[in-house]
Amino acid sequence: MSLKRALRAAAVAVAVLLPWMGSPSQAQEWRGWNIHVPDYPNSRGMDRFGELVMQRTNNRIRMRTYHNATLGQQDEAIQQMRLGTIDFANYNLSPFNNLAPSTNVVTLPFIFRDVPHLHRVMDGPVGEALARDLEAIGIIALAWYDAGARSFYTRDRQIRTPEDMRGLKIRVQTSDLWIDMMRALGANPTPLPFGEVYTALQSGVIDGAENNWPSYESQRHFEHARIYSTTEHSNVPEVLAVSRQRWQRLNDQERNILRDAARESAAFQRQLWAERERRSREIVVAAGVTVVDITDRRPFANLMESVYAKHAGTPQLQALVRRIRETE
Ligand code: GTR
Repeated sequence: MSLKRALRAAAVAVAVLLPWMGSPSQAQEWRGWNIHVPDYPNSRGMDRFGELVMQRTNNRIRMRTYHNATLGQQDEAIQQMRLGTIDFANYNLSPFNNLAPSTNVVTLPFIFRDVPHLHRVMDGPVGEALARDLEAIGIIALAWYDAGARSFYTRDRQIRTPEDMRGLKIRVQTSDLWIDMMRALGANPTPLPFGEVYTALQSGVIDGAENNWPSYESQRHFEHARIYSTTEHSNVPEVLAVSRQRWQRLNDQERNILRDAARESAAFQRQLWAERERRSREIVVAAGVTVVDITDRRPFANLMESVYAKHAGTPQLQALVRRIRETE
């Protein structure tokens, strides 16, 4: 090969490889996926994360969050992060149930006693086990966000006992655990992406769905599902994550910056969350929603044994369930 040709080949190789090598001093643009409206606590948490990272890396890592699921629905966005086309995101843990076994444990119905209990669990060894499972599928968990308690909301029927759920078509996230949970309650589970729930409620394709107060309010589901029954059956938390592909190309200093920024953004999100839960409830009540307050949740919880056995039945998952129960 002539010297000229060899030099040209080397130049092409460098041009092709450079973006992949991503030397730390090189400016990078990161795309962040988010499902929620811009003023949602999680959205503001992600914006804060991005600002802190940009400041502390002197704009070497520039982060932009795309709100309102403009980069796709949640299941697609998880795949995109695994492929490296989405760089950071806030995901609920339920869509990981079929991919990362330990996420089933924190999705289980009635597993957390209250919010302080959930925080202690997520910030301890159970959170670390979850992070290891997520890393194995290409997702680096940096911090845990709150998502409150999920309850049922329906077009026509008030839910006070499991008998009231019989035959109801209820939208769930894509997760076998959720499907079995609905069946155990006598309902008819219908998996649908979040972005399709509003129209499905409006047209009557489904009789109801389940979510926390802020999602019920901010997605305007309350306009067509006018009854909210406080079953509080799951407290599945959320993760602030970055793609393993990006993470592997960062140096230690950059990783520390990201970890600290994520922790600070989670503290901020948790604080906003508590306020937003109260405000969302007030908004929907003022809009005429009927709230059915359930005080005795035992009849619902008593039907969940088969769900625990099937989705947290391995020795590893049983050990995590025990750990959660033993956490003060
Ligand atoms: C919300 C959660 C979203 C999404 C949604 C859903 O509470 O924040 O990430 O999981 O529920 O039900 O699809």
